[in-house]
Amino acid sequence: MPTVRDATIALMREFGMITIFGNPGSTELPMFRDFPADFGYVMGLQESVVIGMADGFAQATGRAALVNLHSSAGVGHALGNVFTAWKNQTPLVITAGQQARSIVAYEPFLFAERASEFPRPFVKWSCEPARAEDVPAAIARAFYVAMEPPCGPTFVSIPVDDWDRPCDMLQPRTVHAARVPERAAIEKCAAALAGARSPVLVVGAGVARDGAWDQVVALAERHSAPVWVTPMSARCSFPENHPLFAGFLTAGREAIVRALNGHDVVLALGGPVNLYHVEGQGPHMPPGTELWMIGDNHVHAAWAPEGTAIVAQCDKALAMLLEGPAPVSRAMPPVKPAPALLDGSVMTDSYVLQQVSALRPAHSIIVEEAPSSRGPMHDYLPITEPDTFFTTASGGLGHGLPAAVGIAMARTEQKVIAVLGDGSAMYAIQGLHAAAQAGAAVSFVILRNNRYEALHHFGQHFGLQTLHGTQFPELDFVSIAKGHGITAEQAYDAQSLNAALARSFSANTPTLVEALIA
Ligand SMILES: Cc1ncc(C[n+]2csc(CCOP(=O)(O)OP(=O)(O)O)c2C)c(N)n1
Ligand SMILES: [Mg+2]
Repeated sequence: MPTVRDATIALMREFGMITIFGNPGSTELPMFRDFPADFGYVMGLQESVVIGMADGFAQATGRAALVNLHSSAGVGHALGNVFTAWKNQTPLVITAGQQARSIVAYEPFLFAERASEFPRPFVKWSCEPARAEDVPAAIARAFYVAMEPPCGPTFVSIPVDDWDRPCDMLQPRTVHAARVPERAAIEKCAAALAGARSPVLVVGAGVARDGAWDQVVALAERHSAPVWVTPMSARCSFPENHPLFAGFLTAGREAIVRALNGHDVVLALGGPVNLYHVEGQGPHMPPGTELWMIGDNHVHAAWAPEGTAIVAQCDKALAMLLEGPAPVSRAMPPVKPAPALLDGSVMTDSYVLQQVSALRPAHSIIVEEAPSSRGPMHDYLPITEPDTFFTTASGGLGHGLPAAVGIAMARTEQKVIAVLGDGSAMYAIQGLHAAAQAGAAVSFVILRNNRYEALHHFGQHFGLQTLHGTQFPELDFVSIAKGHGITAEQAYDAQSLNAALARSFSANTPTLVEALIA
């Protein structure tokens, strides 16, 4: 008779989840008895690294990734990046070990109390099966739920003695879960767009997730509509060198109203347009402006302060919108001037980013987690190709470094460049070891300014004069990288930077460049 392990492994194979991201402990080990030859195991030396890598891998493959964590403590370490995966809408099936059913009454060592509640509310579904033989069905449900738009992580807690119990095999099912828009609603939206005097598009990560880059370009061109990016978008959904590209909305109420002022129709696709980081006053949209929102996330549709929402995947909605009535003829909006070229006489973050842009290989992928350099990045490192930009949607740091490793594992034909703040890099620095072990040829570019610069900026917003304990000049990333098995060099001026970037970008092993920022 097959065991729970036989049935579960067979299902995972059917679902294409044959790479397991994990950090093991005693409560998980029986899962790995007779580890199947066609599966891979990627270890992270800390659980936030495990989730970050799985998140990057799942986003890059478009399929749920399987994670295995140690009971309570491992899940606890993982939670920060589970929160980010939730906001990224990344499908993950997260499993965690639990103590044996026969001893849970005695609150044993490593017992996970209320295991299925612990990762909530950052998982879409969570359970500890009532019986051992229910484990495969729980894994199947976790997969279907994770993959159903809006995608996201799910969680299954598995007692250690379940794996060897007898169990019937479970056949995978087909679940069609597409979010298709209601045609009548799209027709109204299309009519509003066609009749607008001055329409504007706002694109969020959902456009990239749904693979709708070409469609949104076509819609913008059809309507001569400028295109903004939703606040804090975690993906790039429109070419940032396109003449219709208008810029990045700030996560503040007044700033959003100012940017969209003068447009009579706003169409937001694939992400919340009214996402705030600070308090604000006044209206959420310019007075008299008609707002339409399309995206797969029904929760965004529900909390939006204004506008008409259509819950649907962007590619499906855009296909219908592109069949809509022809627009009135409109003048093209003015083109944004390009930023001045920097000569590198001062090593600013802008200069480093400009050189990353100049030297990066064709079709390379940028993973960003460098908070105070996000603005300079928008100016000096424009993203111009689909599916080549990733960052955290949650604002939680510690995602970028391991996510870059996971993306590189999935996209072996493309160079992955992780642009990281020195503070950000330290949240999940053990990801360097996973890159070395997997031979993932990521270029880690560390912007070393020896501090949490973004918090100094932000402190001013709250009227702080000084910010204690937020400097770390001791951190030496060349040594840290070498200690994790990665080749590294320091760049301290224009010449050393260009040489280091060129070496890093052409390497077929992981490398790190520590750029000293003035
Ligand atoms: C998990 C987590 N902890 C703390 C913060 C708050 N935070 C926002 S920006 C920032 C500073 C990041 O420093 P660094 O990566 O060096 O970038 P810099 O600000 O210097 O550009 C911090 C700590 C956060 N966003 N996420
Ligand atoms: Mg810093």
